[in-house]
Amino acid sequence: MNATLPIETLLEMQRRMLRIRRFDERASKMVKRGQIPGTVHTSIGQEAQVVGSCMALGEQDYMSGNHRSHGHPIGKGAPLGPLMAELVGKATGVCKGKGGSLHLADFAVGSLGESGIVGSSIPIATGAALSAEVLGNGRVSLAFFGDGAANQGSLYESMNMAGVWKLPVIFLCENNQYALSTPAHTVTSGVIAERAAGFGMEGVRVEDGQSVLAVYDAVSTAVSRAREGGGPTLVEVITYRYNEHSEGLRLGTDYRDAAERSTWLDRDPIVLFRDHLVSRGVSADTLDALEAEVLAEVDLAVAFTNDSPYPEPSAAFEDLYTDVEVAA
Ligand SMILES: Cc1ncc(C[n+]2csc(CCOP(=O)(O)OP(=O)(O)O)c2C)c(N)n1
Ligand SMILES: [Mg+2]
Repeated sequence: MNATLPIETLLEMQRRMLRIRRFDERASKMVKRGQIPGTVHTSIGQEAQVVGSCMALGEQDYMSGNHRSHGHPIGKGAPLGPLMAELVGKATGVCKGKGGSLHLADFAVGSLGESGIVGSSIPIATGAALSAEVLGNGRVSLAFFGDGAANQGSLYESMNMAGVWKLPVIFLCENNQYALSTPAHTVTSGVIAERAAGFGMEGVRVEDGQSVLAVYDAVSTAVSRAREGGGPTLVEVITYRYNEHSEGLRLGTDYRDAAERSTWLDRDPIVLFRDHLVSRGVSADTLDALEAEVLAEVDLAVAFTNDSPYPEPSAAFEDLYTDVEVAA
């Protein structure tokens, strides 16, 4: 399927992967300098899985995230400034500075929200799929969650309901092989993707989650199925996070073997896709220019953040409930 993608789309994939990498690298530095309160969880190393999934969705489609979710709106095409401003708590942030890193929502790109409660946003994406079904608007919904969340009951309640009602939802497990310091194989029985069979739905495991095209293909198939009334799909993508669980957290190095980490560093999704683009005839100059462009975008996002005010205390109780009414 991907052989037919125009080169502009492939370059957009690389641009969005680079945006996630550079945005999260900058956010990591800002946390350590005390410029972002709390901590952040980066998607560094997982960019192919994020962008391959997001770009398989249409602009109108929904998604929900978890604690590691800066990359999801970026993967869907959101501009960086309001996301960075949100991390710092500025009034120009996507949630007017009230959400921060762990509660980003960016409705402009279909991002319904993320949550630090592991497994909690899976039912939200399922509910969005139910609304799409009831309203008949043709939208698809995708829930991002980790291998740790794959053992939460909320996934199975959601999969059961989605299976019964054939909802247009994709359950996207970002299997980076660890939940904090717990290796997935020590707490997960069997293969996550194979659990789909128990709910009468398709399950697929993308072994090469460092390939943006492999992920894009698998999720595109699931999106087509959902859009055509074929119901939900469970997609498990095998990937790896390069940084610590969260920035500044010191879990030690014992839980992840250095050799294992180095094998995955050799499969850096951005380097792999750069090589692929070169093999498709894209010049090194074009790719270097793209990298410089993205760095400049991140600088601009930080400048936008620094120039933005903090919200007024009086705004604390605004926007607690939506004003949007859905026609009956
Ligand atoms: C319900 C719940 N239990 C435990 C935690 C603490 N916690 C935060 S992140 C995390 C690990 C999640 O691992 P995974 O789902 O694999 O996502 P990853 O961090 O690897 O992307 C845990 C246990 C939590 N936030 N919520
Ligand atoms: Mg994990």
